[in-house]
Amino acid sequence: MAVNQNIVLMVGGVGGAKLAYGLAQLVPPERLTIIVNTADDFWHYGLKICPDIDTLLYTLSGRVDPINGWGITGDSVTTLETLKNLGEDTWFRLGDKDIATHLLRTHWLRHGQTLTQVVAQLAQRMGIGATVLPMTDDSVATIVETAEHGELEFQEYFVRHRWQPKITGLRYDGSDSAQPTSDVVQALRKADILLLGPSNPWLSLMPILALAGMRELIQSLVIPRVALTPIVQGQAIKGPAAKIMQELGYDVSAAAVAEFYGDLITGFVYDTRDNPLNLKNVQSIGFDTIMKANSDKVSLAQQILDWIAGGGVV
Ligand code: FO1
Repeated sequence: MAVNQNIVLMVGGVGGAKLAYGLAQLVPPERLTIIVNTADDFWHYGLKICPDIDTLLYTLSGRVDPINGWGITGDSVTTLETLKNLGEDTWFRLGDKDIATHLLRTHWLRHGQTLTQVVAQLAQRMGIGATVLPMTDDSVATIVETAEHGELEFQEYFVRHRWQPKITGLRYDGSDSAQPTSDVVQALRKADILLLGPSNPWLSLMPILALAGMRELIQSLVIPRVALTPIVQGQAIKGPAAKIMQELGYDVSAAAVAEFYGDLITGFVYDTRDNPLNLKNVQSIGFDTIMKANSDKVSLAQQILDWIAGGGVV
């Protein structure tokens, strides 16, 4: 059945990008918009790095490294090795082909383009039809408060320290005043379905939800608003979601994720490996949410769309 509804998906990194890939195989490009977290972005050697945006662009365009889930498949690291030989601590792995993306993005930003314009051009040049929108053109930065090292910038926490420090708190610097872009607001107002990807709720989706006016805007949308669990059988599908939940005092479960989203959502997808959920005011359903092969991504996207089309969630 042809999808003739406007679908908006909010994502962070690898898991969200996989669902976006599945949706992009089913939904006409003009009907699919993906809003991406930018609070992981940082400057490194004078280059603007946008990890979640690039993970999405590389995934949608078939370039992504399937083992890491980020970076470009088969990329070399000559530049990084040369930096290392020059005495640099090369804790953040930049592939040679990936650097071309950062060079182009930085070049365009320096010439006055907004991040939204830059991402649109990169997506177009990579042959991506769906609309990819950074959540904001303003600056927002996730700051991780840790027991061992005090405050850490996000990539320091995530990559340099391999998300091992114990989290005592999280902040999204700039989010009070940062505005969602007009493209983001317009896409949400025109949406028939809103999906929150199986991304880390605290690291990937909260920075989007914390933007000025975002919660109110989502709550005003009378459409199915469906989140997917990043937690299966008490463990994160990838990354530190389970560890963070535990450190922040939550139960490590799909139910706790659904509760965390609260009245932002009307539907929730848990994994079939877990027991069925009985949530107040939120319809829920179990699907196989672990996406390994491309066919898994398409199948999960299809099941979600069928569930919504069948009236399972309103
Ligand atoms: N993740 C790592 O664990 N180690 C890396 O060295 C690393 C480099 C990297 C370079 C470009 C890029 O777009 C992403 C990269 N990532 C790396 C992934 C990324 O930092 C995180 O997965 C996200 O920020 C969390 O969503």
